[in-house]
Amino acid sequence: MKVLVAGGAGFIGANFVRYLIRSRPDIDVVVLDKLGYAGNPESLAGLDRVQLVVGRIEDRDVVFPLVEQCDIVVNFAAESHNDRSLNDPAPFIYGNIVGCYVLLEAARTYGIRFHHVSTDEVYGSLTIGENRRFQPDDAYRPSSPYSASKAACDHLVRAWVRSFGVAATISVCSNNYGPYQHVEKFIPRTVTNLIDGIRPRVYGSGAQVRDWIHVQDHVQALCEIVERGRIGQTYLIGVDGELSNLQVARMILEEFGHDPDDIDYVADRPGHDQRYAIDNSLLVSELGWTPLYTDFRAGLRETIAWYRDHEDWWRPQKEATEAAYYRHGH
Ligand code: NAD
Ligand code: TDX
Repeated sequence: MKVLVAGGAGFIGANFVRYLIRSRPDIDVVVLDKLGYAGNPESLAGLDRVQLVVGRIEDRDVVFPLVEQCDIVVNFAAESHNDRSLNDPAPFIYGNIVGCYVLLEAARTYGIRFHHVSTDEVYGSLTIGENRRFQPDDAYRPSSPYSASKAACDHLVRAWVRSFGVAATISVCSNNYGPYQHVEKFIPRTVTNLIDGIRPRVYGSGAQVRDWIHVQDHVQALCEIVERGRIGQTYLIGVDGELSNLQVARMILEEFGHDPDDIDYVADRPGHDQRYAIDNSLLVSELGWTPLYTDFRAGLRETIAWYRDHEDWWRPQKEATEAAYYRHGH
């Protein structure tokens, strides 16, 4: 069996490819990735049965022949950072949305199974302190150009299932952490800043809540959904990992043996979503999924150790990433 993994040189895509190669000797993987700033072939280093094709999902001439040769397409490819989408929305619109459309058209043409990796941000912001969590059929209320582009993709997938009978599923996951995440994202940024002797930067008050899941649990859930999920269904993936940004920054400081209040508060993100929270009951009841990383502090400790041990992987991105943050007041 051959799986086309779009965006497989990014954080979650590379962890998915690593998991597939480790656990499924019957599977060959083709990665299609534009190798933008977040795509790193080093994240796939040392893997057998993986072919990397450098190209864009919005390029029909690249996508159609690749999809024709594969049995399943899993789409991770997207510009993925909210802050970047606020500074320049264009690649989010032309890459994420048009690219998803081209992949769907290829899947429709060749009758290929399609899975689309989405985000809880499509549902917008919950209120801090309320009990409610996101449900699969909640209305879409995206806040940023990034989350609006992801919502648009989900609408396309649902329309292609209903109108054209494409065999597709969608997964909506909460904030991921773990190895191979780009140093622009909150946890790796904070960890690598501390390695460099820089205090954590927390946006606004730091009260915003994210529902953290280890990337390993995300990719295992994806395999279950791709293999056994119901066509047309949206599955929510999360592990009850709600924490405020301030709590996460303090835990990281503690792991480094620093004062947990050793934090710089910087300008808030415009339109900042206050809280995300996933109700995973459908995934658990229907597919029997169980997460491995239920202890966030243990997963965080392992992740910090990974960044300490893999400076050669993240160091080349660090200076330019921090320079961009400083230019935008973060
Ligand atoms: P990432 O930015 O680390 O990786 C994205 C990868 O896609 C990169 O390798 C990039 O080069 C590639 N890419 C981007 N646009 C492309 C295009 N037009 N054509 C070909 N390749 C392209 O992102 P990530 O954190 O690994 O996220 C992967 C997917 O999961 C995204 O769709 C994101 O929306 C979704 N997601 C992420 C999280 C999270 O916490 N990181 C949570 C839920 C969902
Ligand atoms: O230095 C920082 N300080 C800070 O307080 C950074 C980089 C972020 N933050 C805050 C903003 C968010 O509330 O931390 C939280 C997490 O920020 P990000 O890592 O940028 O993630 P977020 O915006 O929540 O989106 C992430 O999860 C959902 C991924 O980037 C998306 O791709 C995914 O869809």
